[in-house]
Amino acid sequence: MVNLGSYWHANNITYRIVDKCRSMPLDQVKTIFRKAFDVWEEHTNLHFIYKDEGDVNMEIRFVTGDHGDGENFDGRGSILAHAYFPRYGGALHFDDDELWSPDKYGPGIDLYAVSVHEIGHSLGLKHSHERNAIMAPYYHKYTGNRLYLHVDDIAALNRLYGPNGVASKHWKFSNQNNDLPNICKHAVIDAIERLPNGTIYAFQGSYFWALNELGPLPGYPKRIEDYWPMKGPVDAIVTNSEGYTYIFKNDQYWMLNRLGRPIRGYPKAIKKGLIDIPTSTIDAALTWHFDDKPYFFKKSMYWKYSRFGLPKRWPRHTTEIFNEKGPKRIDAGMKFDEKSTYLFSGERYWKVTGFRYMKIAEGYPRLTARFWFNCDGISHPEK
Ligand SMILES: [Ca+2]
Ligand SMILES: [Ca+2]
Ligand SMILES: [Zn+2]
Ligand SMILES: [Zn+2]
Repeated sequence: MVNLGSYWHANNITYRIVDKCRSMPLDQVKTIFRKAFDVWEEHTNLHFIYKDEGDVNMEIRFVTGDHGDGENFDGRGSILAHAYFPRYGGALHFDDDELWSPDKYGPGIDLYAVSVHEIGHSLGLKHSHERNAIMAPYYHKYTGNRLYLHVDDIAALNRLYGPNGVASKHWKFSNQNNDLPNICKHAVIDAIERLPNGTIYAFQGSYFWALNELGPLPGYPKRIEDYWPMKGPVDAIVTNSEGYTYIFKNDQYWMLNRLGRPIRGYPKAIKKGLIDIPTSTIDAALTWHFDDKPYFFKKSMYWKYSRFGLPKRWPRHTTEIFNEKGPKRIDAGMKFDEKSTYLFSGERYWKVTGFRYMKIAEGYPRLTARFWFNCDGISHPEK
């Protein structure tokens, strides 16, 4: 079965071939990619549109060696290409040290066949265990002059995009990249969470960043509304112990499944769907690693959520966590791993310890910009 990644929330997906390929002229490369995109287009209502200028969804690059994304190519042979899932920008990179041929009859590597596979990754598909699937991890021979999707590829596509494509929202482009927020100048976040795929998402205003232990991933920030089911800003995000994610904005919330895909029927009103939250809006939410239970924060209060009703002795005062010198309110919170949970307020964050009730670990607060966004130029795996 093909594994699923993230997906494009749009029907019209634009692409551009950014670099010259040393093996053949641009027009020929364009023709090959058109043919490769058609293999996918015939099974979805996605449309792939070549765009000569402006922003595009998928950038196709021919590059060599170290080309700036930390995934170096290796000269002729071995690694031929790689592609990013939609969540990481959807770019396709081809090793320009290869001798590329337009089809399987040339002396070089079949650019058409490699492109069809890499486009699958850019659409959000991971590798398949089906030997004959396009998304099988190894290149395979094909009969005739063109490739066809395997039933396993089609099943994965349908799960991501629906048989007729579930995406209806079209991409909006802003050409003013200058108005991207500078997180290092103002590292106050609205919400943060680590999703079941292990990636951390931090939200600020209309934008979000993807991070791992070592810092922000390339290609961010991105606009929230292009990847998530709502517009920014959001108030809070939390993944529960079952892997379901809740995103809160004003008096509503959305739910995502374990793959990070929006569940139908949302948003719902907090008051209707989560009746035991004693407020209509919240500041922050997290799952505490200590008991794997959800906690919510609002102004100077916090409480443990139970679907059976607010447990005794809750809500409680955040001064119990921090003492009187702590922050007046919490902006965001996140379970980081099985041993650590963090609270964020203003430009700073705290590590939570404690037994039964949260307490702050020694040595905190620390600066969010420095430890999570590497604004001092180095990464800090120890948070
Ligand atoms: Ca290579
Ligand atoms: Ca918040
Ligand atoms: Zn690359
Ligand atoms: Zn692959």
